[in-house]
Amino acid sequence: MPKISKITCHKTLNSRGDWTIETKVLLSDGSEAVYDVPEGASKGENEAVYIPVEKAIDVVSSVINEALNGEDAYDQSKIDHILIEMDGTENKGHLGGNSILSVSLACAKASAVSNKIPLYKYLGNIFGNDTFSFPTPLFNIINGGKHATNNLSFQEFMVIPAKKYNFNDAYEAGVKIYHALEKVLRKKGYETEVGDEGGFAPENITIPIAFSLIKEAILSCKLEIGEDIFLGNDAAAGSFRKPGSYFIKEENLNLSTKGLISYYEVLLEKNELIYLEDPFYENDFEGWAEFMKLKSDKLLIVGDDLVVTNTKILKRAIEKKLLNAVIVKPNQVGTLTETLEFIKLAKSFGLSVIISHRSGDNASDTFISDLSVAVNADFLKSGAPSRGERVAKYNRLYEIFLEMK
Ligand code: 2PG
Ligand code: MG
Repeated sequence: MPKISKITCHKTLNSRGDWTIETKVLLSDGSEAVYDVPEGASKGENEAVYIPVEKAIDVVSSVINEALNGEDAYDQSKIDHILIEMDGTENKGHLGGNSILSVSLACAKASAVSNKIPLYKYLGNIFGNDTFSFPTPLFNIINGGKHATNNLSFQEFMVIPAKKYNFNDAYEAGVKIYHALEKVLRKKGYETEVGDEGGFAPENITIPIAFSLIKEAILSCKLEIGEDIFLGNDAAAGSFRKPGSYFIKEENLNLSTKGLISYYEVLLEKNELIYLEDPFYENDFEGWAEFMKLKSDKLLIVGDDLVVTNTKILKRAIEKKLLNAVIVKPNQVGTLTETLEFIKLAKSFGLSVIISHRSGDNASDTFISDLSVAVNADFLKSGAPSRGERVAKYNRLYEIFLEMK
C-alpha cells in the first residue's frame, strides 16, 4: 500500500477573489493530487471553523505533514481519525476545518490516482457502493441574499429538470432556460449581471416576480412547468432573520414564523415548487416542525445551515422531524469519513441527499461531482450553468455520464 510521503500547501484564489488553500498530497508510489478548499458566504453557526489562510498553510505543511508521514494512504478512515483526534475540538477550531478537509480530500484523490480508477469509483468503494446512478442537477439561475448586491431576500431560485431526463437532457434544458431567462430580463429592461453562483441578479424585483420571470423563460423554451421542469428555492432564511422576525425588505414585510409559513403557502399555491431549502433559520425549530407537518408530503424541506453535514446535529433534527432532505457540503464538517457517515445516516432515514458546492468555489476542483455519483445522491447543486467554477462540476458530471453510457 502506498504511504503518504509529503503534504504541501499554498494559497490560491477562489471564485470570489478571496484567498483559500490548495493542498497537495504526494504518495510513495509517485501518485499525487491537490484539493482547493471552497468557502461559503451564508454559513451555518455550527460549521467547521475556517481558520485564516496563512495559519492553515502552516498547519498543513508542518504539523499535519509530520503526523501523517508514512501512513497508509488507502486507509481513509484512519487518516481522518488521526486528523480529528489531533484537532480535538467539536468544530475543528484547533487545526481548522479548511486545513483538515484539504488533506482528507487530497488524500482520497491521490489514492484514486494510485488505484488507477476514477474518483467516483474509489469513493464508491469506501462508501460500499458500486452500482451508480446520476443526480438531478439543481440550476440556480437567479441569485439574491448574500450572493448578490440586489435587494432580493431569498438566496437561490432554481430550476429542476424532471427525473425522466437523463443527465445530458437535463443539462441541455438547464442551459436553454438560463439563456432564455437572459432574453426575458433584457426584454423587460432588467440588468443581466450575475451573482456569486452565476445566476442573474436583477435589481428591483421581488420574490414573486423572480418566480414569474423564471416561468416565462421556461415556457419560452416550450417546456412544461410541473411536467418537464420544476422550481426550487434556497431561502437561506438565516440571512433575513432579525431578532424575533423575518424581514423581507423588498416587500417591507416583517413576518413572524407563522407569517413566513403563510408567505410560503401562497408561493406554493402559485408556483410548481418541489424544493425549499433553509425555509427557517437554524434555531427556529418550531417553524421547521410546523412546516414539515403541513408540507412534507409534497415538498422537499431541505436542511443546510440547520444540520451542517454534522451527524450529531442531524440525529437531533430527525428526532424532532424537522426535515425530509439534507444538503451535504464536505467543508461544513471537515473530513471525508464524517461526510460519508452523514450521508449514510440521512439515507437510512429515507431523507433525500443533495451534494452541494459553496458560493466561493474553485474552477480546478470537481470533487463533489464524483462524490454525488459515488453515493447515488438525489441532486447535485452547483449554481447556474455559467461561470467556470460552476460549470466545472456539471461538466465533470457529463464526463462521467459519457463514461458510463
Ligand atoms: C447554500 C450555499 C451554496 P454558501 O447556502 O446552499 O449554494 O451557499 O456557500 O454561501 O453557504
Ligand atoms: Mg443553502
